[in-house]
Order: sequence, then structure tokens, then C-alpha cells
Amino acid sequence: MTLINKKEFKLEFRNQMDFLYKQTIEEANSEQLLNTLVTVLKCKIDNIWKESRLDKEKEVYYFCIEFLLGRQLESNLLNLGVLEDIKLILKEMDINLEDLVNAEVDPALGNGGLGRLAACFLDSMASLSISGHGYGIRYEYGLFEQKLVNGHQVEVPDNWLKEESYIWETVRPNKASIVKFGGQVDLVEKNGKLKAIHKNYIPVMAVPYDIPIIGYKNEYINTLRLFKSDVPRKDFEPILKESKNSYGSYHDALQYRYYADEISQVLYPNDSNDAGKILRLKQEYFLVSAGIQDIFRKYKKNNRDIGKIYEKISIHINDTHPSLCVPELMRLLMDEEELGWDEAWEITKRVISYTNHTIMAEAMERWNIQMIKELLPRIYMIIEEINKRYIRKLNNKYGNDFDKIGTMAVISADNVNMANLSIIGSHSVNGVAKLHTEILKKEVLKNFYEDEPFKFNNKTNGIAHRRWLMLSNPRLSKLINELIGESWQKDTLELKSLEKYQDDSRVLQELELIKQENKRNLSKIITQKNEININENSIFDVQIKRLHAYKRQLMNALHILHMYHELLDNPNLNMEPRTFIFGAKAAPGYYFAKCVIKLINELAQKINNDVRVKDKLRVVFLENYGVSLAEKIIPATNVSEQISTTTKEASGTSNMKFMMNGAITIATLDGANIEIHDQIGDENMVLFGLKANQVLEYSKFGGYSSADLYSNNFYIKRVVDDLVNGFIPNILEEGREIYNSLITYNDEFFVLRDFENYIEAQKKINDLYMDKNHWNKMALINIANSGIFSSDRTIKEYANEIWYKR
Ligand code: 7GP
Repeated sequence: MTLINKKEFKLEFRNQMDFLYKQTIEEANSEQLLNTLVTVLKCKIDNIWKESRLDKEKEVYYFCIEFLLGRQLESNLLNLGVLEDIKLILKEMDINLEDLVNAEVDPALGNGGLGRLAACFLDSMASLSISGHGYGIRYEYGLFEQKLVNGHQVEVPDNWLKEESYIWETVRPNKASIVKFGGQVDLVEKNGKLKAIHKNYIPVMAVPYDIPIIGYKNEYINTLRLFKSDVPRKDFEPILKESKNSYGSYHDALQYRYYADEISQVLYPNDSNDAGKILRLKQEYFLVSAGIQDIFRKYKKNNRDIGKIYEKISIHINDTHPSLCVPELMRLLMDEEELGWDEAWEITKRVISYTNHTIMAEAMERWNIQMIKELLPRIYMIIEEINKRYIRKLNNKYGNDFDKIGTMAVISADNVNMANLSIIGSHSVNGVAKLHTEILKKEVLKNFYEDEPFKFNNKTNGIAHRRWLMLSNPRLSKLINELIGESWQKDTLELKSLEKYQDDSRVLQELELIKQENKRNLSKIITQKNEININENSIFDVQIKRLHAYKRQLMNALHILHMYHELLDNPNLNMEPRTFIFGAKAAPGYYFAKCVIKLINELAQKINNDVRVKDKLRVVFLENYGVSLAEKIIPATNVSEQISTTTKEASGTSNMKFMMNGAITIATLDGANIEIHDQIGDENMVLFGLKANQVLEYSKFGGYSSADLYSNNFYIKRVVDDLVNGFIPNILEEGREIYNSLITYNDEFFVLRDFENYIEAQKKINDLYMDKNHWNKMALINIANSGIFSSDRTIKEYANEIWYKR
């Protein structure tokens, strides 16, 4: 092993500890030990990091408003190939690596699926030696910390940087740039050309903080560059000639500082929901402008011809939040590099590609034109011109089909439609699972697809198997190594060869034992957190994801209520004991989601305190769900709940993590559940519910009445009535709100429509679990066929079919 020499390492560790803290190892606490270890490691990887940046054929820049990294220490040690060595060396020094792992902060710089996918992609790009870097924002406060108070969600600020800096980051002040807001733009003639002069703008400095993204055993390190906003340093003053120059008074100076600081202060806590606030727009432009200026600076160091930038650079915009990349790239090419419109436009399209992550209407970003005009006057001019030229093109092609042209225009009514801007300004548009991409092509973006079908493609999501299997489930990893060797770690399709053990009872029992041990670990955590004892032999049935009506945590809760009734009616019911586990944050302003959290917690109170069902049924809501908790929950799960209203979940990624860890999925045919089903068939997962075409028909032609179902179905009526009849205490308001959504507002997400079917599917789960050997066999087949869901596969597809395609 080249990276770590035991003797040297111990010496360096002691020296570094002395340098940082003037303490001995014995005196140091876990944070200090962790910081020391990370400092030593950072020195060691510095050369590899530098070398990985040199002379690349092409570089990919992945722009994303959020990156949900998770803790880095263990993952970095694993990828450097020194996890076991470091564990041993530290042990010799009387240090327990696990304590250091737990002392690390879990940076919550993302809301959910979108941000976590971005993190998995970074891991895969580095591990495949693809020069691919992330650009994001270094939020001072990440996603709020969730506290449960009397069953209500209460949000507490996530002060993750309380130590002022993050152990893995390196600040690069000499690579800062200026982002300009507000002011006016004059077009003046210069050498027969119009030139844009931006005046009286407010300059904000973007300071890069770099985090190494270490590839798996390949001596390759990429960079996640996060920008922090600040007032410009003195050395920028000479180049700020045209800026607003009145920060003389104390009051003005303070206001200016606030203006700049505010931009990278806090992550918006909305998942799939557009806030429309000016600060968010500032964040989006800040990220985009800082990132593209950074790309230009680097490119121009080694290349003279800006007209060929598409040969060396790919820019990926992850959903529409960074879609101002389109006009910003145009601006730099025209205003700074003096290219003409047509050439700049061709380059922009060749460089940029775009991924859509949701079809939910409320998540489609639209910005008020007045807002953009005032905040980003030059950008607005460019958007207007893009729109004008595009409409002219559409008119030529479609005549006066105003309906069609209206849906495709970038500017319509008083808004700029960011999805339209992204599609028009890029050469590739992709969805994140087969069904999702089909819905984009045939429904949501139909007109665009018909206009330019060649742009559209699917890239089914994936997950970093290194974090989600090798690190979070070391026991299972070890068993797999023993059975089929280690090559699956680099090529997960090799997992397939596990299938040959599907009738090997020794292997199946081993698998069960591993699950059992993981369940024991999780039980301990639950007991610690929720002060409740868990039956380790019960089925662990888990739904962990953001709380959203379309994800239907409510249906799960109503089914638990149904089971409770069944048990009370028939105490001898032949059923396997079950523990239902939830983890979910609700957006702070999303009242319905908060009502569901309250409902689940009150239901848990009632059921967990009812001695009549104590051996059979338990409900647990785990506070503050996030990456670190997921790593503990997923390996211990028997049943994975993937029960969204069909067509609404673009892909889902926890479904893949659970599958890879041997859970059995109960699912609607939505998002990537369909592709999971393609891999393992009906025999190895349990499907239920409306099909995509049925949901689409209901939404187009109507014909669904939840009130009818409610009045005609005893089981449905029983659980719905319980929301408002006092059966569950302390949910007076929340119960009414939920009741109204189901009955008065006709159950938008078809909870009641799918309910009976869901009950049957849950019965099937129960029956399957009774035959343990068969269950274990299903688990094994799930693991064996999960290889295709490694994000390595996804990233290879992005690279071959989007980024490197010429
Ligand atoms: C999510 C989708 O809801 C989820 O189905 C998908 O697996 C994930 O992206 C990754 O592709 N969307 C978001 O998290 C989100 O914020 C709004 O979408 C832009």
C-alpha cells in the first residue's frame, strides 16, 4: 500500500495533533481526533488531486442547487483503499475509528432525491475516472433539523458550520469571481457592433470551497466546488469601475454586507415545489455565473479558441434551478468573448444538457419577468432575444398554432418558463426512469418532443453501491465476497452470479442472519431515540422519503389503522408481527404533509400503548431523517414501501437501495419500480394499484369519486371516519384536513382508489414472510439483480450518450 505507511502515519498523526491542538492523543476528544486524521489524509491525497486535474480530453461540470453528500470519512477511506488499514493503525493507537465516523457532521445541503442523486453521481464519475466536477452552493445552513414535539414537526436551524469550516473543504480565495446583480445595461455601438455595458450593478464575490471527490481505488480525485457569497475584497476594486459605488456610509455598508451574505445563507427547504422568491433567483444566478466564469477562466488558461469550447467542456444542468446557464453562457460568449449570436447559440446548445426530475406542475419553475428584468437586466435581454428568435422559428414551422406556440415559448404571460429555456438551449433532455421519460415525451413536453425528438433520451437513475452496500452493509458485502469474489465491487452486474445460490439453504440462512443482526442494530437505535422496545423478529416495514401527498405515507398510515382494527376484532389473527418505520421531513410551509406527520405519531402513540396488540404491531416515526440514518435503516429493512401514485414519482432511488440490501418491495408500477420489476418479475416483488394509463385517463376525463368509494366500502369508511371521530386522540384539526383532502376534494392522489388493492398486497407480504426460506430466496434474487441500478451504469450512459457525444 503506497498511501499509508504505518510508522510514518503514526508520526504524522501525532505531529499534526500537536500542531493543531497542542494536545496529546490521549487528551483529545473525538472531534479533534477526526480533524487530525482528516488533515493528515488531505495532505496525502493532495498530489493525486492535483494530477487528476491535468490535461483532460473533456471535462464535465455538473451544476446542481443541492448536493446531499452524507458523511465523508468512511467513504473516502474505502475509496482510497485504506479503510481496514486505518482502522487497525488507529486501534493500535487506542482510537476507535467508529467514534470518529460518528463525530463527523452530515452536511444536509440538499432536500432529498435530487441532491442525493447528485452525490451518487459524483462518486461514480470519480470512480470511473471521468473528469466530472460538481458546482453548488456552500449554504451556511443546510436543511433544517427536524424535532418532534407532541407529534408535530418543529424546524430547528441546521448550524452545520459551527466550527466555521468544514473539515473536508479547502477555500480558494484566489479563484474567487464577481457576480453582478441589478443595475442597468446600455447597448453602445463599438466598431460597428453593439456592445452591452452593465452599470450600477451590485457586485457579489463568489468564493470557491473545494471538496475532494475520491474515486474507488483508482487514484483519481475530482472536485465539488461550492461557492460562498461575500462582499468583494479590496483587490477586486479596480475592476468594479461600473458598479454601484455608494457604500460609503456605515448603514449602506452594513446593508451591502447583508445583501451579499444572504445569498449563500440557507438552503430552501422545498422538495418538488417552486418557492418563486427573489432570494432563490439570486442563488440560482449566483451559482450559474460563478460556475461558468470559473469554467471560462480554466479553459482559457490552456486553450485559445473559445469557439471550440464544446470540444473540451460539457455543462449539465440538474433540473431547472441552474437553467440560467443558457443565457449566462450566451452572455459570456457574446459580451466578453465577442462572438456573434448565431455562433454563441450553437456553442451553447452543444455544451449544455438538461435533466428533468419531476412532472409535478408546482415544481415547474417560472420566474416573473419583472423580477428577472430588475435583478438580471442583461440576462433578461438575452432571454427575450432567445424567445423572439424561437417564436419566429415556430411560426415558420407551425404557422399560427398559438396554443402550441404558447406552451413552447420561453416567455408567456408574465413569466419565464425555465424548463422551456433549458430544453431550447441544450442538445439533450433526459428523464430519470423509463416511464418518466415516456410521460415527458408523450404528455408534459409533447410539443418539444415532436419538434426535436432527437434531443430526448432516458437515463434511469442509479445509486452509489459503494456507500449503499459496501459501507452501510459490511456484513452482506463480506458474504457476497465470500460467495462470488470481489469483482462485483467494480462491476455490479457480476452480482448476478449470486443467483446460483438461490436454493442453497446454508447461504439463505446466512443471509437471514445478516438481516437479523442489522435489525438488532437498528432496534438499538430506535430504542435509544424513541424510548420504545422493538420486536427484532417482527417484519421491519419501512417508508423513508420526503413527506409528500403523492408519495402516500397517508395510505401506509391508513393501512396500519386497518390492521389495528383487524387485530382488535380478531386477537388470534394469523399474522406475522410487524414494525412500521417512518422517516420523513415535511417542507415547513406544507400544512397537509405536517398533518400526516402528526397523524402517524398519534397513531403510533395509540397503538404502541395498547397492550392488546403489543406483540403484533408497532409504529415508529424516526426524527430527523437524513443520509446517516438511512445508512442504518436500509440494511435492516424487510419490506420497502414504494407506493406513490403511479406517474408521479419520477424515479425514486431508495427503492434501488432497499433492493440491493435484500428488502422485498411493495410497489405501484411507478418510476423505477417498473425497471425493478423488469429485473425480477412478479415472483420477487409485490405490485398493486392503478396503472399509468388509468391514472392519466382519470386526470384527463374524470370519472373517479372518492365519496362513492367511501360510502360503499366498509373498510375504507372505517379508517376514514377514524380521522374525525376521536378514535385517534389529538388530531382534531389535522384529521379534518386529511379527511377533507380525501372526501371533500376527491382524493387527488387516489389513496382510497388503491386502498383495497394495497390491503391485499400487504396480506401477500405477510403470507410470503411466513415461509422464511422462500422469503430469503426472494431477497437473494433481489440482491443478485440489483447491479444494473449502480450509478456507475447510469454515469456511463450519461458519458457515452450525452457528454462525450459529438
Ligand atoms: C426527485 C424525484 O421526485 C425522484 O423521483 C427522483 O428519484 C429524484 O428526483 C432523482 O432523480 N426530485 C426532486 O428531488 C426534486 O427536487 C424537483 O425535484 C426539481
